[in-house]
Amino acid sequence: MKRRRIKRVMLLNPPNIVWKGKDRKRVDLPIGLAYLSSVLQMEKFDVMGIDTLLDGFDEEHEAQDGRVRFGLSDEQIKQRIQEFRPDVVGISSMFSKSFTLAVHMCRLAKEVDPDIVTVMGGNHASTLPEQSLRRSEGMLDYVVIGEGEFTTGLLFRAISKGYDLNKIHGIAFLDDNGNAVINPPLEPIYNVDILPWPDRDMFNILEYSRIAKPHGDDLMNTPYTTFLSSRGCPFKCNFCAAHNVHGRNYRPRDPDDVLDELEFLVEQYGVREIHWEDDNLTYDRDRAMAIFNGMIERKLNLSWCTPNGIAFYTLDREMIERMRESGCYAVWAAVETGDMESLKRIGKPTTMQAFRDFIPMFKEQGITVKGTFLYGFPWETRKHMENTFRFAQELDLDYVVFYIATPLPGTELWDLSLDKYPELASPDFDWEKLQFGLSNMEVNGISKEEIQQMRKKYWLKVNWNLDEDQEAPDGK
Ligand code: B12
Ligand code: SF4
Repeated sequence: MKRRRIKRVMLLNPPNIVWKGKDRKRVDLPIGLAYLSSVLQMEKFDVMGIDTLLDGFDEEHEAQDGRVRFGLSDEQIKQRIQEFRPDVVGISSMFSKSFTLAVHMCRLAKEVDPDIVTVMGGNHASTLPEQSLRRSEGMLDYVVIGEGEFTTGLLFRAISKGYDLNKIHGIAFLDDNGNAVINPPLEPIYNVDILPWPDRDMFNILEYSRIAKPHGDDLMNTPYTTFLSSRGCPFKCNFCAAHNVHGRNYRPRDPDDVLDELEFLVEQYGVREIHWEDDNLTYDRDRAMAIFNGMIERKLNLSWCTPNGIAFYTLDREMIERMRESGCYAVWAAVETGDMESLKRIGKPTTMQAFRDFIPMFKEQGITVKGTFLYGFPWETRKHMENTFRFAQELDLDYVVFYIATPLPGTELWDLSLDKYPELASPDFDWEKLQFGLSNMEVNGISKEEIQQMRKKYWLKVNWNLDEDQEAPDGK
């Protein structure tokens, strides 16, 4: 591998492709890149962060099949690269569906200057490092596997000094003979309190509130920002890919550090609302209560919601009351399924009763409760799916979203889906298909088209009691 001095690092959140008129465009601060930015700056790299989605939110460029790409254009991205003249461009490849665009970002960097080193991290690249390298056809130089905070600076110093890259844990690359080198991963960051707070300045924190298109669609007060009080989730739901980066250890932050960061956000930026993106905010009851109590005691006066869902099986009345008192106004319930067999098979440690019990308690407190459901698992028959739609109807949710079970790489669902969806294993599989709104496989005699159609049918029916040929209310 060529030695190259690395000083200037550009971190880039790639654009996105959506179906015009069907998909919602969203943008939130890329908190993983913001953490990287903090650490790399502490390590004395010159860092520039670009969220192409934020900076080009209103720009739409035609993509194929009625889809549009939004975010900065190729020319604008190249211009930003030219202006900053980075030694490295680091790209987030968080979602499988955006992998192709992430590779395209590497290509743009190499077009500006073939000597720019390209690095990718994030859930998709971490899960499939070799395939990511090979499919980039020389555009991607390195993959950082797992959490990037400690590996990335090590990699950059090793490239600068010509050290043996085989010794750097948590990276992957193709050697001079084209062989894949996948080094063992670095241990997860067990003590997440040693991390600096994410660099929200780098990603222009206040701009996200101006655009106001957050994950989960709830927004009561601005400025708002996304927040992580923990990493990892100990459970093994068979459709979930979070562990590919964050492992299965629950790694909570100290409540005092969480509260200090919240206070800083209030004082520094006038933040008035928090969107928790934790995988399991309330897993440790005492810790969660300490955070909620602290928010009250410190009079932070924040409103908050949980776009990434909340684990209902961890709740109780006292906690829900404390949530409200500390500013909670909306939660998403990850109900997943209304079928007992499916619940068992997905491995989520919840009960259907927990939703029956706690949804009314949230509503008593004036908290909005929305629910997400998954159907179309490879073992499911019409009966399983109907149970799910019925359960969605039974629960008194304020809004319901149905997702189609999607085999993400590195999940058990992926393995279970291979015989129904062999295309998944193809080396040139179109990753863009892996999104929760798209039906990809026929399941036990139910065609892809019908599975797709059910989504619209029950979305209209459960939310507004409308028929399939009717239109959802404006803006939905
Ligand atoms: C927030 C979030 C979103 C937000 C993202 C907005 C934002 N800017 O934050 C939104 C709402 C847009 C979103 C949407 C979707 N999401 Co989402 N999302 C998440 C969630 C809950 C948190 C991400 C996060 O902030 N993690 C915390 C940070 C610290 O970790 P991180 O991002 O992984 O970053 C670290 C490393 O990956 C690495 N790293 C990351 N980038 C880079 C870049 C470089 C250069 C380097 C060196 C390292 C590096 O270092 C970082 C620090 O340690 C994750 C679950 C999870 N636990 O990660 C799912 C997750 C990423 N989402 C997922 C999916 C599937 C989706 C959707 C495709 C679902 C759908 N509706 O179809 C959509 C697609 C969006 C789209 N582009 O169209 C999957 C991805 C799996 C996959 N292979 O695709 C996840 C893992 C959920 C899951 N439980 O399975 N999501
Ligand atoms: S509880 Fe949530 S984050 Fe944890 S494994 Fe299940 S789906 Fe993933």
